[in-house]
Amino acid sequence: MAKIALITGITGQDGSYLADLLIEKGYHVHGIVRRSSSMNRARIDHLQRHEHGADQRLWLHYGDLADSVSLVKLLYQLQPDEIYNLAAQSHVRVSFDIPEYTADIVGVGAGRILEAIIESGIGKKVRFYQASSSEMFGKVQAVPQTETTPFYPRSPYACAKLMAHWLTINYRESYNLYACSGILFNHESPRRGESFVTRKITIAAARIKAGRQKDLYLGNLDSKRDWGYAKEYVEGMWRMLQQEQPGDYVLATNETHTIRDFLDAAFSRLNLDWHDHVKFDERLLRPAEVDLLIGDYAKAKRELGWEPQTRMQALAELMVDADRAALSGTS
Ligand code: NAP
Ligand code: F7E
Repeated sequence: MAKIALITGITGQDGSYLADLLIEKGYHVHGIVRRSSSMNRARIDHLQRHEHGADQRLWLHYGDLADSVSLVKLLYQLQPDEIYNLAAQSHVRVSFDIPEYTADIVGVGAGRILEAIIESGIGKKVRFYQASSSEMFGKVQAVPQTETTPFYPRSPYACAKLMAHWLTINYRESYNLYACSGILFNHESPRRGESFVTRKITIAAARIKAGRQKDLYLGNLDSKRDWGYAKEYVEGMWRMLQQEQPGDYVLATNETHTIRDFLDAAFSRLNLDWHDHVKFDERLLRPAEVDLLIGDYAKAKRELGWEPQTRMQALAELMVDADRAALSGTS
């Protein structure tokens, strides 16, 4: 019998890579999608052939992390073996503009799913993954950051993720639930949302090279991030749910780079100099910034056998290449 997985956030970057991985592994994959006035399924379009026919592997259901009844019903009907909670208002800058909504979806939303697990009676068999974030370390209290580094969130997004993280641990301890919190450092890809800094840069570099854009407006170029490749990180999520005992794990590369370094890597791929094109826009600054992130993935390596393969330079290059190909219609 095929295992059943439920993914919230399946239309996002990570949800789409995770769906690819689980279908490849023979799972029956169910995804929760939001109703929207325009189609938002570009990242899973290539999986359409799995949505129909005798060998169906993918099922999409309307739902929302704001709607607990829909969650309880779905969990009861599907009786999933694994649930991956990836849905979120995931933009840190935007969370300062819509803090209440962010808290509701990112923080309370995780609580709604955990409670739906208990209410639907699947708590004994299901395994739960919570998409936690290195943003929880915020104003870092130690370098590099590990699973035991104290948290110091710096945005409504990070505060809400911290609530979800602790709820995951609380439900594990209260109900003996197999629940894991994956503390993932920034991970990017050609499927990364276009308003996150890496993708914004790689799209702009491709467009500038093609003569379709002249300038790129950015905010703080000094912050440092630990960037990995999303495709590799979803494998780590899956491994967390295959252990004997649940736990919390950092996934990272243990390297850190400034936004300037990423600009260097992306623009030099196309023989461009970013200094000729990047302009400053103070509206892109945040009320509070996270200056430095660098993760120690030793526990994930030891217990999950997980290690990142793609580092920042290679990541920037593969993203630029993909955006160039998309622009010239060859992808
Ligand atoms: P993403 O591309 O922004 O995707 C977010 C997903 O959540 C989308 O499918 C979105 O649906 C869905 N969603 C948003 N609000 C929802 C709601 N109210 N109900 C149901 N679904 C909703 O994010 P990502 O980069 O794939 O990240 C996946 C998860 O990991 C997120 O929880 C994020 O916070 C967390 N995380 C990401 C990183 C990273 O570097 N990427 C690092 C650490 C943690 P629509 O398509 O309809 O908008
Ligand atoms: O910003 C700076 C910005 O928005 C990175 C999310 O997936 O990873 C992501 O959060 C840095 C910040 O990612 C622009 O100030 C400069 O210092 O790409 P970002 P993030 O805030 O690190 C974590 C782990 C998550 O959990 C989140 O969900 O880049 N920056 N200029 C800019 N950032 C953006 N977005 N746009 C700019 O123009």
